[in-house]
Amino acid sequence: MAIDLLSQITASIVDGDSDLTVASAKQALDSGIEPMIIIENALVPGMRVVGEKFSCGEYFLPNLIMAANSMKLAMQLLEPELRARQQTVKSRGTVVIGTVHGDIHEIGKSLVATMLSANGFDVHDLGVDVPIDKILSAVKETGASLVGLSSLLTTTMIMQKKVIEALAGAGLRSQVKVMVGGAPVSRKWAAEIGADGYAEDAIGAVDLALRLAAS
Ligand code: HCB
Repeated sequence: MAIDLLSQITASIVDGDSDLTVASAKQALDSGIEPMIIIENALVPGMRVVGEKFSCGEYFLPNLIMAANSMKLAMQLLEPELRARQQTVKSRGTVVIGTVHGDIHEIGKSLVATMLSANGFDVHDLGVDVPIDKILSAVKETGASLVGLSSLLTTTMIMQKKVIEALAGAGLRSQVKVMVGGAPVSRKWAAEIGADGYAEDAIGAVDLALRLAAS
């Protein structure tokens, strides 16, 4: 039953049927499935399939947009549930997070921001297509100890390196740990650009942030 429901959510994402995505996500929640299971085991796999279909020319931009819209609407339902399940009292630190300049992919970055916030971090989400200067200003203004950089395009990954260089140039690098993520990003890339860590998904990002905050 749970597996059928999760498969139905995945299929609805692939079809870009937002009404069915939201209705099935609600049904899954009501039947006791944890929100993070719905996200990681149904919504994210659906987005992966959509990406593959786009890569091989079976899907086009409107398909990506419809799938993204379905996922966003489902996230509006699931985010409050995620927060409600992980209430922490003491702040674990301040995080500035954003999708790098030139890149408008939002969903993964927002999911990481939600999970960090649900796990006690004070999160300043700068949004998407964020210029380097805006990240530097936010780090100065908030006194953040952690910066999260998302990049979904091979062409914008280089901006993660540029942000790290700019933090160093502004004398802020020793104040902050930098974690990077996004579909084309890897542990190897993180090491190459001098980031402090790489996370594959939102749960990994929380683990990494907790480790970096403690180090
Ligand atoms: Co977009 N797009 N897209 N897209 N898109 C990708 C990313 C491709 C891989 C699809 C493909 O070709 N297979 C591809 C990139 C190829 C490449 O460079 N390697 C691509 C392309 C080419 C493009 C355009 C250039 C298409 C065009 O215009 N011709 C264009 C780029 C515009 C721009 O940014 N300048 C474009 C546009 C779009 C939208 C707008 C239609 C839409 C985004 C809508 C939105 O976000 N509001 C979109 C979407 C939805 C995708 C796919 C299908 C899904 C992305 C997604 O939301 N995944 C994606 C295919 C794919 O990624 N496989 C495709 C789900 C989330 C939950 O996963 O990986 O984003 P995530 O985040 C994870 C993880 O990476 C990690 O945790 C997150 C949560 O688990 N993480 C972090 C992420 N950031 C982190 C930061 C940290 O510090 C730590 C961990």
